[in-house]
Amino acid sequence: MRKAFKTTLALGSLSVAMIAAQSSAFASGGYSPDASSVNQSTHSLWIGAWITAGVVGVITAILILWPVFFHRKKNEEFPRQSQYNVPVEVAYTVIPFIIVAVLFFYTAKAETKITHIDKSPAMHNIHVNAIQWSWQFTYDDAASKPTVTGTPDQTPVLVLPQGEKVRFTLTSNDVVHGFWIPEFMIQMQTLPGVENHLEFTANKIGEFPGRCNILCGRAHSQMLFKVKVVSPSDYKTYINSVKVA
Ligand SMILES: [Cu+2]
Repeated sequence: MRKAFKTTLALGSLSVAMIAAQSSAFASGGYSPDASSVNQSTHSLWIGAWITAGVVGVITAILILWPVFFHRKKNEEFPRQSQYNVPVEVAYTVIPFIIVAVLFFYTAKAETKITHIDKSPAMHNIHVNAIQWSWQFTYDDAASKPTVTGTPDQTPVLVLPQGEKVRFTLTSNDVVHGFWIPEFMIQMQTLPGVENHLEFTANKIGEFPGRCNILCGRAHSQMLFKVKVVSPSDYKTYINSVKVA
C-alpha cells in the first residue's frame, strides 16, 4: 500500500515537472530567448506576433459565433442589411492596416539589426557554401583555411565559438538553398553567384540541428548539418586540428 502510494507520488511529481517544462516551453514560444544574438532581437517579435494573432483570432471567433448563437433565423423575414455602412467599412479597412503596419515596423527593425554587418574586420570568418545535397564550411581562422565538406550520409558539423561573433559568407554552388539554424531563429538564402553576409554570436554550448529550408530539389530533405557550439579555447583547438572531410 505504502509502495503504491510512493509510486503514485513519484508519478505525480514527474507529471508536474513535465507540465512545468511544457508550460515554460509554451510561454517562451518554443524558442530560447537568448540561444544566439539573433534570438535576442527576434524572440520578443515572435512572442508579440503570437499575442497579436491570438487577440485577432479570439475577436474574429466571437464575431463569427455571436450571430450563430444569438441571431438564428426566427422568422422568414430577410434580416436588416448593413452594406454601405461607411463607418463599419472604414473600421475594417483601417484596423487590419494598423495591425500589419505595426507588425511590419517591428519586423523591419529586427531585420535591420540582424542583418547589420560591422565595418571593422570580424574576429572569426566562416564561409558556408551550399551544394546539392550538402554543405561546405571553410574556416578562415586557420592559415590553411580548411574546408569541411559533408554528404547526405555524412552530415557536416559547423563548429562555433561560444560568446564570440562570427561573420558568415554564404554562397551556393548550384541552385538557391536556405541556411537555417532553427534554434538560433536565423535563416538566410544562399544564392549562386551572390555572396550574402550574416553575423551572429552563439551563446550556448551544445549541439543544434541545421538544415536547408528552400526546396532545392530531389534530396533537399537530406541537406542537414550539425552546429556544435564549444568554448573559445576548444574552438581554437578544433580549428588547428580540423579534419578535412
Ligand atoms: Cu538545399
